[in-house]
Amino acid sequence: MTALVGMTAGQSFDLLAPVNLFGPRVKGQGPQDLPVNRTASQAGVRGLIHDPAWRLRVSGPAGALELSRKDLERMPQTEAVLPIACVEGWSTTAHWRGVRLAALLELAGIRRDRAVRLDSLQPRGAYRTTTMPPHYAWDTLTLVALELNGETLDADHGFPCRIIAPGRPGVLQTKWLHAISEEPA
Ligand SMILES: Nc1nc2c(c(=O)[nH]1)N[C@H]1C(S)=C(S)[C@@H](COP(=O)(O)O)O[C@H]1N2
Ligand SMILES: [Mo]
Repeated sequence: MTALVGMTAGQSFDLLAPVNLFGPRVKGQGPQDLPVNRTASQAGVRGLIHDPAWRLRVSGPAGALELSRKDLERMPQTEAVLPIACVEGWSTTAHWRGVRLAALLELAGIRRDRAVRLDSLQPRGAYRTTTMPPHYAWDTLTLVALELNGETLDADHGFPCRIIAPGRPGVLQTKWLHAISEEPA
């Protein structure tokens, strides 16, 4: 009898293990209640995101700005409830807080009819750069997010800051943002 109980317990433990392995891809899991598609380590940015010399470079016809995370925190903050919808088959809504992308575009004099280029710290890979059409870039809910669900953005969700915009596929919600510029016409 004792042996049988022991076996049953061991078996159920083994059955749970593969579930935990896939945990990060299950809705509602991952840091800050949001799944992660690619972690900071997988993207090769672990050693870059906490560099005190990190600045967000914003450049346009009016000039170039270099903003630290503290600089961004001191700007007016906007909150938005927006989903990340990944083609891998999950969509999770979260609470975001950060600086309006439009405010940064204005500071650099980026023109309202130009697409905006967004570059990640990520050294290589398909998602390191995106181009955002003006309609999305100037949307008042499009943020350079600093916080997710009430906390400082987790490393795996894009610390020091990331893009979150309404109505865009997950692949274009650039994490570990490093530079914002005006696309050439
Ligand atoms: N730099 C960078 N940004 C990225 C990605 C990436 O691999 N690298 N993945 C994208 C994809 S496919 C999705 S679905 C979302 C996922 O964001 P999350 O991991 O914070 O949930 O980030 C997007 N932003
Ligand atoms: Mo995705």
